[in-house]
Parts: sequence; C-alpha cells; structure tokens
Amino acid sequence: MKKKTCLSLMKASGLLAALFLSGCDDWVLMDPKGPIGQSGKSLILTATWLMLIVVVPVIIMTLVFAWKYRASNKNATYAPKWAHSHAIEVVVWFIPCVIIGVLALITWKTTHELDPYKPLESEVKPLHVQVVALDWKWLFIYPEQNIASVNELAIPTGTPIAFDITSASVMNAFFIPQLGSQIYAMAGMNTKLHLLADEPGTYMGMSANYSGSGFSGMKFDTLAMSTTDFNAWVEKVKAAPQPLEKEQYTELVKPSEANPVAHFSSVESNLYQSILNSYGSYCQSPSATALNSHEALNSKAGDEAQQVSMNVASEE
Ligand SMILES: [Cu+2]
Repeated sequence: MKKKTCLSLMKASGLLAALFLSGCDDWVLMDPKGPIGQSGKSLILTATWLMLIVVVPVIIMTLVFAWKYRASNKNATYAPKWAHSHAIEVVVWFIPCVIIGVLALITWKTTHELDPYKPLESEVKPLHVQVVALDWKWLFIYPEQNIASVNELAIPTGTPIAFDITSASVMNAFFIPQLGSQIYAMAGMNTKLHLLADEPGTYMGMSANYSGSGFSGMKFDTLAMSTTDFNAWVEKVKAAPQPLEKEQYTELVKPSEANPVAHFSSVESNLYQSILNSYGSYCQSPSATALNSHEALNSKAGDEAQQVSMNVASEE
C-alpha cells in the first residue's frame, strides 16, 4: 500500500517537473501578441479561476476534515448516525450551479465575439492570405500581391489578416497560438479566420491536427513586421527565381517532410479556387458563398475580385 502511494507520488511529481522544465517558452498561449490571443488567454484564466472556487476549498476541507476527525482525536464530534444536512446540500448544489451558469454565459458571449469568421474592426484595410495545407507543409498565397510562400507567413503588424483556409490533402488545423483561434483546414471546404498581430516578432505556427508521418515537421514561422518591412518582404519574394504555375505546384504537392521555406515570384491565377474546386461538388455551394463574402470584403481588389466572381458564376 505504502509502495503504491509512493509510486503515484513519484509519477505525479515527474509530470509536474516535466511541465515546469519544459520552460516558459512553450507557454505560448499565455503570451499572446494580438487581440484575439489576448481574449483567448483571459477566457482560459477566467474559466480556471471560476473552477478553482470549488476546487481549492474542497482540497483544503479534505485535509482539514481528515486531520480533525482522525480516530485518535477524541475531542471532535463523533456522529455515527448522521445522514443528511440541508445546509450542505444547498451549498454543494448552489455554488456549482452558479459557476456553471456564469461559465455558460461567458462561453456564449465570447464564442460570438471571437467568431473566427467575423472580420476584425479596424481602420486598416485587411490583408488577404489564402492558406493551403499540403503534405506536410503550409502554402500561403497572397492574392493581392500575387506571390506565394511555403512554411513562412509574413504579416504586417496592426493590420487585420483575413485568412481563407483549405487543404489539398487530409484534414489539418491552422494554428498560430500567440495570435489566437485555431481552425480546421479541409479539402473542398473554405474556412475563414481573422487574426491581428500587435507587435513585431516571430510566432510559431503549426498544424494542431495529426495528419500523418510528416506532421511533426509541419511548422512555419509567422513573421510579424512593420508595414515597411512587410513591403520589403513582398519585394524580396517577387524577386524569387520561380513562379508558382501548374508545373511547380505539381512538384510542391508531393509529400515532403520538414520542407524548407520557399518563395514564389507569382502565382497561377485562381490557384486557390482550383484547389478548392478539385474536390468535387460535395461542398461547392458553401465555398461559393464563402468566396462571395470574401469578394465583398475585398471589393477594392479590382481585377482579382472580378476573376473570382466570374469563377464562382461559372460554377453555378
Ligand atoms: Cu464539407
């Protein structure tokens, strides 16, 4: 018996040690760099504190009662016939019910506030990025800049980023923990996400959904930088040696592990739409609707938007 207790104690302390030794660098969710991440963090903390209202007193009372009512303490009340207390019933039901109620309210409110499909309120015109999950790398297409990059996402700070996300393979989940909300990337479907980075920095991006043998290398750096630096980055990518045409895409789509960063000077028009449409008619109407609203949001993009709308019209 004693040996068993000792073993489970060792296991528990091992787990705790692992948790703390992993270092503060890994606590990315607790170190947000944008408004969405900030709200996510405060939601996690609020929920934790609320639940601790029950957990902490229970832990304390367990220890106190075990000590006070121990067999050798002859001064404590001994009540072998005791069976029921209305006061206790009220406390153990009322407090958790109130907590659940408050949690439900907060959850309802924040799920609407933090809806990934909801554009962020800002004076700044959003930047569009189309994200394609490949085996096992991320392709980022900048439709307005007509460039693309693999495993490197550059974004200007203070600018809302409107993502359109899909997969050319199995299901993945697009996630930049320090910026907030993760969302699924699915073949034939268009999911949307709006994020914003407040300060410059390099933020880890990943797939949060296991997708096969190369999954662990499916990471990318999010380079948040000033608008000037971002424009310089765009120019740098424009000067890359190769474009992303059908030929290069056919190469790119082949499975690869820990794929290095790659830049493409231009992108075949409507590449994102054709990836989306290559997965049959099964989900075509939702994606067409999604693209319509995408287009509305981006009405200033001129030719690009017109092309998208023509593409959508021809599908209908
Ligand atoms: Cu679907």
